Amino acid sequence: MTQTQITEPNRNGSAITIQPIERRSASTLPYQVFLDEYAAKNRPVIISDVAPQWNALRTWTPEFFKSRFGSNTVEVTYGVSMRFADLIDAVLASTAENPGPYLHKVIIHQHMPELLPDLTPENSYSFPRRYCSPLMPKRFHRPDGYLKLLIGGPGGKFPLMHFDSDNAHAMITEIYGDKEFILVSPQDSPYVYPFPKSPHTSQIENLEDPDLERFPLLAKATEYRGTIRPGEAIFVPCGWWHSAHVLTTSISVCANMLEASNWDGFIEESCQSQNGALPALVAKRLYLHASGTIMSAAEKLQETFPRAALVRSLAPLAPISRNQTLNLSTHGPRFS
Ligand SMILES: O=C(O)CCC(=O)C(=O)O
Repeated sequence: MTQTQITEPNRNGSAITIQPIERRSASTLPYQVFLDEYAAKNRPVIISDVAPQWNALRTWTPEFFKSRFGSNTVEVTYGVSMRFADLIDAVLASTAENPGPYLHKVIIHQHMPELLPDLTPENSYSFPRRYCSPLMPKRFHRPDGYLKLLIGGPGGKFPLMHFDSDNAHAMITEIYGDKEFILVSPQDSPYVYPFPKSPHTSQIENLEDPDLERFPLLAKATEYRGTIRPGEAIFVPCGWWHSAHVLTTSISVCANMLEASNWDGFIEESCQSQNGALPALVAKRLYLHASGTIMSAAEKLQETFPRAALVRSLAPLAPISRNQTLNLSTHGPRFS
């Protein structure tokens, strides 16, 4: 990060170091450079103009969702469902002082597939990559990258600061309104008070104005802040803590990604959560290492010899864009 560093006093009079998140334009950021400079180096970035052709950018408004899906019931947040029309009314009434609900439980392919045509062609930076591979074990095979719809009004926010499971990278693309992100690097994890029984989530609820008497170590963390506006996307690398805060009524989508840069961490995390017997764990680990080696080779070949017939026939094993994916239901073994 080359931009200016700011040190901001908060309500306790203590200072937290704040850095702006780096910004790039899609017009000067080829996909491979994005992978090398940001995914491989685990650096966040905001990219402008990522999906100029999306119909969503022209048509998705609160009124669009209210008129088209108003009578549908949606799960909004943990254990809370409501009619879409009521959700939109509450989002439009939301203020910083009296925040309304924040929709974060709609998986688009599963719950609202009729929205998909508005999100094409895909934002290539957020292509889920190894989640689409037929080598992925069934439990982790998610060709949709968990593509999610997020809607909230001023003061609304994703419930908790967290980092994503599967050691996945995330890309959140803003369609309507403005949303601010606060990110904390994995190196600063000791300063964000992860829940002992849920180490992916932080106990700090109000990151915008944290209680440094209760969470004094947070003063040692560096916060990376940036706001995304329509047509911009934020890349949140694996392991980075993140928290999203709506500034003006906001509609966005979020997808996860697995590729070479976060594969080893994915293996570690997925094998830690394994409850079965040791032989099954060893088999799973060996399988994931072997399939990672095959996928890395297929990816390298595609980068080096994109037109070779043999390479094109291998591409679906580790697709680097949507048009190389196989039948989406094909997947690897059923590890738990
Ligand atoms: O609300 C947001 O934009 C963040 C979404 C997110 O972090 C998630 O879905 O895991």
